[in-house]
Amino acid sequence: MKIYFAGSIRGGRRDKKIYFEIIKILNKYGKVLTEHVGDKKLNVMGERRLSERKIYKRDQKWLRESDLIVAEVTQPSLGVGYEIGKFEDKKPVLCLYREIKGKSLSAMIAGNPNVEVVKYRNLKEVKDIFKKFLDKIKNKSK
Ligand code: 6IA
Repeated sequence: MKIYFAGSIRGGRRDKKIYFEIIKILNKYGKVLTEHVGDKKLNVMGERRLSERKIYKRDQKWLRESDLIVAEVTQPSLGVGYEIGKFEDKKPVLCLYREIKGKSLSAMIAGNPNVEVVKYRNLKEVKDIFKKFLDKIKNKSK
């Protein structure tokens, strides 16, 4: 199973450690194509060794190849929103969200019937949420 993990890069790297830990969990269930998103050294400038067009093309290819998308949506990001929007009716999409006082998730994600938005507080919960999500999509495809 190929998993596309989406998380903020230029939107801000505040949650990069959480992305790293989520990717570690997801890697137990399949191959995470986008491990760089959790790279603690990757800053808001993103990957410098690749041109912007090459990053776009590579990410599009990985999105098409993936069996499902897991997005951490707490830190708002144009790229993550784009990735969800482009594939929401083509792949199963799980959006993981942590509630933060004074902030709220975009209604285009929170109110979107094509994606599964699940709130979590810690990484232990992520494991259970992901297992349930996998069961749900397996049952749907039966
Ligand atoms: O708008 P954002 O940069 O926050 O978008 C983040 C999302 O888009 C992630 O889920 C990635 O899959 C994808 N993405 C956006 N930019 C990059 C990137 N570097 N490297 C890898 N994935 C990316 C871009 C900057 C570089 C040319 C200096």
